[in-house]
Amino acid sequence: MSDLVLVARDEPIAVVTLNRPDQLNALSEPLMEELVERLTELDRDEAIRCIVLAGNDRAFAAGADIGEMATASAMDMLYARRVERWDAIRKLWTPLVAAVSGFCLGGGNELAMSCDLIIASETAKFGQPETSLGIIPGAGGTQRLTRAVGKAKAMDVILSGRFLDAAEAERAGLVARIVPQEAWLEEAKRVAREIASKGPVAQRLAKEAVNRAFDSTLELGLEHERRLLYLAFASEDAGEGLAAFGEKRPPDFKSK
Ligand code: CO8
Repeated sequence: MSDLVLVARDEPIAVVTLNRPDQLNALSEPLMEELVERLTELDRDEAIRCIVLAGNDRAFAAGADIGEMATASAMDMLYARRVERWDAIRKLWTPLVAAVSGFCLGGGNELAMSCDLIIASETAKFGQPETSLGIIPGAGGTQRLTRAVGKAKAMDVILSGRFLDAAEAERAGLVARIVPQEAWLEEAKRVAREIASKGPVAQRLAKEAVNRAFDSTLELGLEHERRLLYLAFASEDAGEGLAAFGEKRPPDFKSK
């Protein structure tokens, strides 16, 4: 195992840190391979109920590794299935919080948007500057950014290459919460613990239901939500959560 991705368990949460600080956490192939492996392991671990994905003060990630891309042919990209690897992140069950400080650009922003929510330091800067390099966003940027902030802002960011600061990103709907610069990681962990304290089965189903809103009609989305609610009722966690409220005690969820 390399040290491109660090994992710190603090059950019921885990913090996964991108660790190429000298390259502003540029998302090289080895880093992405390792990231997907670590996240998949944590996703299968019942003791972990929320994952924080973080960079460092200066950068969450400044994009895909430009050096790697400069020497890759289209066929290299196709056969290495580079972008397909990212799909595994979207399929994780465990809630995933992106903790963003500093640069969050290109593939870095696409990675943050693949998480369930983004907690941003006041210093965060978001952008999709790919067209400055003669390419376009390729790991979901044109689709997820547009869904998050609407066509006007997405076109502005992608075509002009300008960066959004944390306040503008929050106003636009890209960021869930802005937190003080000195406490961005601690605040993200606090939010993760809050998420981890809720019913784990319900959290998975709720995540699935919200994501469904982006790829179905309202009618189908509502139908799906209703079925997931009935499924939630079938869980032991629901019995425990509803009983605990009546008994005025904290619930003891078992992920069952
Ligand atoms: N890739 C590789 N190295 C990088 C990257 C990157 N994306 N970003 C920064 N670095 C390196 C720099 O080369 C530099 O290394 P060195 O010290 O060896 O010269 C080091 O990180 C520090 O960077 P700077 O000296 O440039 O720091 P500054 O504070 O002056 O500038 C910036 C910071 C503005 C963030 C600047 O580094 C920059 O513009 N970086 C590139 C941002 C960018 O264009 N990102 C988009 C990349 S393309 C992409 O993400 C496409 C995704 C497609 C998905 C599919 C993938 C398989």
